[in-house]
Amino acid sequence: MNNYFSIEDIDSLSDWINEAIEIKKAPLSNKQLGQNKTIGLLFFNPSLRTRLSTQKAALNLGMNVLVMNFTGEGWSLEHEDGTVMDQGNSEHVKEAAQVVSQYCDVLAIRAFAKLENREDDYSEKVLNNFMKYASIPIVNMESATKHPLQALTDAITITENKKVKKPKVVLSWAPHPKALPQAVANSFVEMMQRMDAHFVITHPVGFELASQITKQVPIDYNQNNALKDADFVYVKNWSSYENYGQTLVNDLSWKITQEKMKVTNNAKFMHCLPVRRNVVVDDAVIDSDNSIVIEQANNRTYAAQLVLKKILEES
Ligand code: AN0
Ligand code: CP
Repeated sequence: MNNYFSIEDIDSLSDWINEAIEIKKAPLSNKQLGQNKTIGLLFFNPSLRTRLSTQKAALNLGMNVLVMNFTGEGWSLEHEDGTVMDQGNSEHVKEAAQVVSQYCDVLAIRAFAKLENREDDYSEKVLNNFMKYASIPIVNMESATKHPLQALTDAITITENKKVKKPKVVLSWAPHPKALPQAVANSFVEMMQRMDAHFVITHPVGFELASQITKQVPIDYNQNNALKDADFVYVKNWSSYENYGQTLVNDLSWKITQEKMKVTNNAKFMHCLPVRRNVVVDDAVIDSDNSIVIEQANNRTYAAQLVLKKILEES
């Protein structure tokens, strides 16, 4: 594997999940693999989990890690070809990607959706430009429309926690004070279509995700109905795809409460974090024994370590 851009880069999902679970049992067993190799982590947006778990994964493999925040520190990058660069951007991605390729052996990038122009975001310009101009493997740490490290983590976490072969998994939209990208939801939806699960999406009318991603997945506009007999409740806010980047409504009645969890099959509660308590989910649910959000965040390290291991083995 050269790049880990989307979950389509996973050849055999069950093999990957099993290998990640093995890595979790002995995280230091490949400490030689990354010796004298350097990973660069570029952040165009904030992060807690992605930054620290990817760094931890690299250290577990014996790699050196360089981290750079572009929020306030890096030169603002130009992504259009042929521009007269007399405006705000100081450096073209063409030079930046080639220069960084000389310092690093692997490059991981976080660049969120701007939520201004749907075509721009869905063209994945930032990640595609880095893949085009860099000469080293690229890892997606959440791009405009995808969060494949999170989705791999979620697949590992569901596999570890499921009690039946084919669990019922519900992705529920939740309210949020800010408009958020569709990336986490998109990659989770793609991942659930590859897993053995009864998968249902529930959200208010107007929050349909891109149909080229949801395909045949059933959508139930009645949250209570969707939650019935669920084994896993995965909660996330996203802004509208149709009225791109808009919040339209912020219906607080979509918050996950203990009352709502009662109709599930004693479901596990999942969220990628960071989460707004008592807006997205009540304290009583996220603090309950059924909440696996902390364990889920722990698995970020093993998902990242598996991806880096595969890249190192093939380079
Ligand atoms: C981001 C998002 O929704 O894409 C990152 C989630 C991992 N969340 C926020 O900005 C709160
Ligand atoms: N889940 C996730 O990607 O968290 P961070 O934004 O803190 O990295």
